[in-house]
Amino acid sequence: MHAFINSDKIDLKENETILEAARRSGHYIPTLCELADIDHTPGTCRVCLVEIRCEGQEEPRIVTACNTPILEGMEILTRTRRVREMQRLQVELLLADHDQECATCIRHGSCEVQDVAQFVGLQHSRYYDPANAKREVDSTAPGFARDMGKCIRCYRCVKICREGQGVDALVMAGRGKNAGVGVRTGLTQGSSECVSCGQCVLVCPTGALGEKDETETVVDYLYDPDVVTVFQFAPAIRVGFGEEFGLPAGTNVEGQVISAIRALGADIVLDTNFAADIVIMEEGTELLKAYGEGKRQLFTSCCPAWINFAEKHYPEILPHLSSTRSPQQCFGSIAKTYLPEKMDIDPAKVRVVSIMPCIAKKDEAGRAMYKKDGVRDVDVVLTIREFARLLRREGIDLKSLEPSTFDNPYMGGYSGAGAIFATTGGVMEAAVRTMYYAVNGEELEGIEVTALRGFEGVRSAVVDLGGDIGEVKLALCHGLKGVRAVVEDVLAGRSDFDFIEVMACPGGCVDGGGHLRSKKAYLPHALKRRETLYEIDKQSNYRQSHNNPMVQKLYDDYLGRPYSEKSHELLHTHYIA
Ligand code: HC0
Ligand code: SF4
Repeated sequence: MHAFINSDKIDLKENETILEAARRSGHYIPTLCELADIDHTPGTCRVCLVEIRCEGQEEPRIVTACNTPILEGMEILTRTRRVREMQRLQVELLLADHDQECATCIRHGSCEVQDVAQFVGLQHSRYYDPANAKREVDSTAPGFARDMGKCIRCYRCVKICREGQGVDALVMAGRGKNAGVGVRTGLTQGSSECVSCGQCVLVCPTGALGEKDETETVVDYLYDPDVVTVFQFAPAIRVGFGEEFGLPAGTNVEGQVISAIRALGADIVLDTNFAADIVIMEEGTELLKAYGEGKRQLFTSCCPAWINFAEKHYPEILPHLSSTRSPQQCFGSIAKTYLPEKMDIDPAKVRVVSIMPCIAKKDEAGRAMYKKDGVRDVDVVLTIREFARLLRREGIDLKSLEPSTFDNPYMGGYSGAGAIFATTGGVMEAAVRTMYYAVNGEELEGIEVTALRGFEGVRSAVVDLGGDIGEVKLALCHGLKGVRAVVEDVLAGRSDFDFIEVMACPGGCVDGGGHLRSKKAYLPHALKRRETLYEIDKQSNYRQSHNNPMVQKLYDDYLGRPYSEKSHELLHTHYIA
């Protein structure tokens, strides 16, 4: 069984389309809507045109390769003049109502439409009418923006939100030239079911979906002599930013990120990993206390898209959420109290800037409970994409920078436990290491709790914490789809889990919705990034949060002990249904 693509003989596989066979055999056919990683072939862009001739057929026919099966004896031509002209016309029509302010687009230089326009040789867009390209821009969500003038109606976002995340906020909306993506009638993006997880952004081929750009605020801070800028970057940044340098996925670029932030002119460069260690001290204590009081089924609360999901979809579950703030927010409050005291800085001058692989962290930082006298603990959050943009704005070439290290004696050090927060199961593993010590006064043997590692959307494990606590049943959820059943079981009294970790993005923060985008692929780097996190843990001088000397100093000098009154004021919160 075989067919021919551009005269190459191809052995056929069952139920393959022309596009799949062409890819398998190295023949490029442009597409804009199809995305194999999420099993999405809507056939809406009409760009994957090819000529085919079947046995017994005189004239070749033009078909779309993505949804035409490849058949025995079929001859397929992908680069005839007719094909090239028709593909070019198709892209030209697609651009007729596509906002063409490419120079100012967040996707400039990494846009799939630009790539395909180049491939088909389009040099001028005859039918472009700016009036038609003026479609809805919805910026009602705190950190997320949807610009329909740039939508090409591929509907990848609808698919990932509905079937990947199980949130179902986005719908196919409008008719005729107003057809595109929207939210349900009467809602805005902000009031819709959307939880700002950003997974739709990772599959969008254009600049239609993204974060609200806040690089301008950061530039203001950097050039204001009265401001002391304190930067933090999340555990996942160091394993997800190497691609910006052209390095292999998963390369640890912590040192280059520190140098780049310093090159921007930051006053103090610190690490969210340090705050992850504080979270473990607080959350571990909170959990053990809860168990002691016979309370079970606590959920982690450090993922802000999960908090959004709980508030919007299951407000009754909020009393089950840990009161410990996320590392980002613990960092913010410590950086505006303890750090200025130690360094003799006026706290009113401090501006905290976070670099996160996440859009929902913008929502989190803006919450009323994380403000004191109207001043935010974390002043601005940049996604890793904005960080890349900021470096370009400031003319900083990452490749030319030598790596450097943290040099702050108060908040720059972290344990291996803090480092693994960014992968699914990491928060739980870090918590288990410290809770075991708190219960038994000795370290857990077999520190890598492999039972908690894995990739299934919902996993469970039983861990013996020893002492009065004994065995606890833990659940690890990543990606929101599987979370619904876990939450519903808890609410219905059917669950026997003691502690449940939820990360809204599949894989955890290593594949957060604020990461660099990969063209024509969904989450291609998860495993590599995760392996590097585990390697960082292995190489760490100390691997438990309670052994981090800077955390010990913070408690000795300032907080007293975990779960103290001061800790409550600075490191805990509560969610209101
Ligand atoms: Fe995460 Fe976090 S691990 S949410 O995924 O807990 O964004 O990387 O910064 O805050 O530490 C994101 C990543 C963080 C926080 C940490 C947690
Ligand atoms: Fe859906 Fe997440 Fe995109 Fe919101 S950000 S529309 S929840 S995929």
